[in-house]
Amino acid sequence: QHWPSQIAKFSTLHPRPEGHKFVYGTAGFRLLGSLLDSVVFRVGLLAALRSRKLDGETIGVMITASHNPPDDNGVKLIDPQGEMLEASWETYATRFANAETDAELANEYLAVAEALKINLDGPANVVFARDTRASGPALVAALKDGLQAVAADYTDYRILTTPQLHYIVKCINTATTATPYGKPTEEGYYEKLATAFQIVTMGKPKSPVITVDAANGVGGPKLKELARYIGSDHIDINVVKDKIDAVEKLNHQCGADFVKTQQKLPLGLEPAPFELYASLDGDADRIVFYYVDEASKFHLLDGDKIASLVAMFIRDLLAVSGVDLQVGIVQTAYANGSSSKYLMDILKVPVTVTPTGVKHLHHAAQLFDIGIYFEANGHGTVLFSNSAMKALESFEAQNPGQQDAVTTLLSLAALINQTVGDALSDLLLVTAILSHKVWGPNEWNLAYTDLPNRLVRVVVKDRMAFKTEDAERRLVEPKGLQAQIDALVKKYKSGRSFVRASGTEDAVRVYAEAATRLEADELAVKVSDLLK
Ligand code: NG1
Ligand code: ZN
Repeated sequence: QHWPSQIAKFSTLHPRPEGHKFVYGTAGFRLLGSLLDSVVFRVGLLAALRSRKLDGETIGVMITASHNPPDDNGVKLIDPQGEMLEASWETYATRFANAETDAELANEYLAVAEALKINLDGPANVVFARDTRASGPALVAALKDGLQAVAADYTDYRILTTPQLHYIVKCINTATTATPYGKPTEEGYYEKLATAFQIVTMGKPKSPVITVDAANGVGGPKLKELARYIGSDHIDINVVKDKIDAVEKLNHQCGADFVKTQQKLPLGLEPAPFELYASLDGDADRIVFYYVDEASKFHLLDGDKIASLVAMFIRDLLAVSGVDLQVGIVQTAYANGSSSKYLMDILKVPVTVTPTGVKHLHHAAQLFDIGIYFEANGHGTVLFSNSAMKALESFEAQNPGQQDAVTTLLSLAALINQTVGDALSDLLLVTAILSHKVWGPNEWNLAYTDLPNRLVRVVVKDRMAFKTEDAERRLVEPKGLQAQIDALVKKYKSGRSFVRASGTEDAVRVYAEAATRLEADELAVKVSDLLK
């Protein structure tokens, strides 16, 4: 094969728009769908190269822009174990995307291959899927061209949630190992989760109906399918905001991001008091829950509340089982101060704080026997280490109580999508725990009371001037700013505030929490004013 001419031939069909600097960030490439054609084509080249580097292990490519508006789209790579792309490859992605000419692109391809000693004639396997966005099919065509240009084998999984594709990638790459993750199909995903849910909730009362806002995205049809596999004897899910054909409605005044950032109900939802509601985001990797009380007051049960519920449940099961395993929690600076306090002081589980972005949380969670990580926005999962799995599988229970607890823990490990945060899997996890406790949302919410908080987006001249330390909780630059923030924070009871540059938008984010709503809002405004 003569790769350079082959790449150039296909690349001319996917010209790079002028004047754009593309960056592979925490969410891959994400921007207007109309600007992504060349980027996705080039991601095809990179995915093939990554697979060749790993002797033909299968790499995933997901086309989605998650909670962003309908006209946006995005693309990200999935590594063989279902994890995010290894960080060192993000720079190659950025270099490929920004190559000025077809020849330069071909050169980049050869340069990376040479630097990493990649055999360009080795096998390359790639799987991909997309969400429901209108720009998806054309981007899939561009991706296929990229894969064909470098003779990669591929399978098109069509429309999936992001976590479903992560699951499939891991299944394919573990298929011939001692611990296969599951059947590498969409059906295999439903079967695995449905069976695990039935075992975890066996003998427990069925939870009352849960109404789920699917953000008019891919999560809607997939959740209905999952519920069908579980069966209405075991679960009662009412999916709303499921208009995937009305593409302009995607994430519009609904969905997990809307509910979390606005701290209010999706538009048009009329909730009954003390019933449980949930919102997914546009690619179903995030979920937040909520309910209203008798006075119609809105109560949010976000990622911190999910992490706390799961930590409590797993800790209690371990105590009953007598298996000696360390549970740990990973949060970011955005975790509500009350949640961290509850986890450390009441549950007495260790809490690690990492910078924003799930890859950081994921890696920190791998250091525990059972690591629970959630971003406050509802993206997270639970990781069971290999040694934890072995300890549970080989444990000899002394009584039926211990046996029950161990069986539940093992089925939880199957119910939870351990590759990445998964809204559908997390929904089942929460439902199962509530049915064990015979709790409604109000009982769940009682564990601790969130400190009122405010998140503000501030557009600044140069967000790169904002440099942080201590897991993004303190600014080192611009010089002197942190001292001013500290001086403000000191004036507020239970006050906490920090500033960091967004990794996904050209802005900085100000977070503030304090004892009362008014004070939290005021602190957020005052800290924002310091940036002007
Ligand atoms: P940035 O834009 O870096 O704050 C946002 C979310 C992250 C994460 C990424 C990836 C907040 C405050 N930030 O990151 O948690 O989800 O997007 O999508 O929610
Ligand atoms: Zn998402």
